[in-house]
Amino acid sequence: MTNPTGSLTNHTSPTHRTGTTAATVTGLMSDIAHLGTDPIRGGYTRPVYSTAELDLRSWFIDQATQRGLAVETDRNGAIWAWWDTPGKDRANALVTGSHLDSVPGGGPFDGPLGVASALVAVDILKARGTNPTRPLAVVVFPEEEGSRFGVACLGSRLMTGAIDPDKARNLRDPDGNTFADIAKANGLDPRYVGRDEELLGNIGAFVELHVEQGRGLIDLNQPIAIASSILGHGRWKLSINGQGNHAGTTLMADRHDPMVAASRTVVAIRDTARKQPQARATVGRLQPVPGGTNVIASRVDFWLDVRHPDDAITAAVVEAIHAQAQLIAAEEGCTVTLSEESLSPTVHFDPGLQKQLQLALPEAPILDTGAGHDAGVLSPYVQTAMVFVRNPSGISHSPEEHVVDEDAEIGAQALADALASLLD
Ligand code: HGY
Ligand code: MN
Ligand code: MN
Repeated sequence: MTNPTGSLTNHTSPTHRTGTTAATVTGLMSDIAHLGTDPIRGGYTRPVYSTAELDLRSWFIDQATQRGLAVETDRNGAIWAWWDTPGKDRANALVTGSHLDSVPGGGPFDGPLGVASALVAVDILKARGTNPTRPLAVVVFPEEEGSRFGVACLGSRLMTGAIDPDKARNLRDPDGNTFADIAKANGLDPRYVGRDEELLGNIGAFVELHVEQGRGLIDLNQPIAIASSILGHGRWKLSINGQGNHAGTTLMADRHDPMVAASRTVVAIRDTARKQPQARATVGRLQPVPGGTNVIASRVDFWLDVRHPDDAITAAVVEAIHAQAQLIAAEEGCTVTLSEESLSPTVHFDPGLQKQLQLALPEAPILDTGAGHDAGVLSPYVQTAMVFVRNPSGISHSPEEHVVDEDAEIGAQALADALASLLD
C-alpha cells in the first residue's frame, strides 16, 4: 500500500547476518548468477519488473535487511537501504548503489556489480567498526537501461524530475503495457511518480561503482579508475512508412519498400558517424511491421542511439541523419518521421568529489566513459562520482562482459575506502 506521499512501506527480513566477516562480491554475484539467464540470446535479460528483476529486488532487500539496513521502496520504484545514524536524520546522506535491470542478452556485471560491491563495502565498513557520522544508503534504481519502456535511467529521471511524470506514465513496453499499469501492478501508485524533493534533498553525495564498459583499464593495466565524464547521448525513433504488399505478386519496380529505405538509412547513419571523430551512432533495434517472411513491410520502426562529447555535434549528427533519411525515403517512395525519446548532455562529475576520491584511491587513474549511468542523471542535482572496475573483455551489453574475481574484490575495497573518506 502507498502512504500519502507515495512512498511505500519498508521491508523487513527474518534473518540477520552474524559475525563481522565481509561477504565477497564474487559470492554475492554467484548468488544471483541463475536469475534472468537468456537461453536464446545468451547472457542475461532482466527487464524492469520482469520475474528476474523482481527476484533480484528480493535478493537485494534480503541482503540489505540481513545487514540491519532499513529498506524502503520509494514512489518511483527505487529501493533504498539505509544505514541510519542514531537520530535517523537522513540529511546529507552518502549514497552508493546502481541498478539490477539489464539490456537484452546483457552481461552479469552491468548494474549488479555496483549493487553487490555496495553491500560488501557496508560489510567492510562495519567490520572496521565504522560509526557513520552521516547516513549511508545503498540504492537500486529501476529501468536504468530503458530496455522495457525505452527511456534510459527512468527511475533516476523520475526522482530528479528530469522526465515529465505524465510522459513516464504513458511510456509503453513492447507488449503495449504502460509504465503506469506495470508500476501499479508492482505496488507503486502511478499518481505519485515524479520528482521527490525530500529524497533528492537528502542526498549529499552519490558514488556509483560500475563495471567499465570499454578497454580503458585494460590499456592502463589498472584494476579500478575514477570517472571524469560521461559522453552526451540520446535516443531517437525513426519510422519509415511504405506500401505493404505481397512478396510474390509485387514486381520490384512497383514497390515502396520501407525495409529497403531503412536498410539504406542504417548504412548512411554509419557513414555519417564515421565522418565525426568521437561520434558514435548505433541502430540496435529494428522492427518491420507486420514482419512476415512473404510480406513487404508497410512500416519499419528503428531506434537510433547517438553519442558525442560535444552536445552540439550530437545534434548536428542527428540532423544530418534525418536529412539523409528523408532523401532515401523519398527515393524509395516512402516517408520518414524521427522523434527524440531521450537526451542526456555530456556530464562532468563533481571536481571536488573526484578530488576526494583521488585522495582515497591515489593509484586509480581518471577515465571518461561512453556509457550512461544514473550517476550522470543525478549529477546536475547532487555531487556525484563513479568508480570503474576493469573488464578484461572490454566488451559490455553482451554476454562477453567480464570482471575477474580479484578485481571485483579490489573494487569493493576501493568503494569502502572511498565511502570511508566521505564518512569522516
Ligand atoms: O546505454 C548506456 O550507456 C547505459 O549502459 N545504460
Ligand atoms: Mn549500467
Ligand atoms: Mn548498461
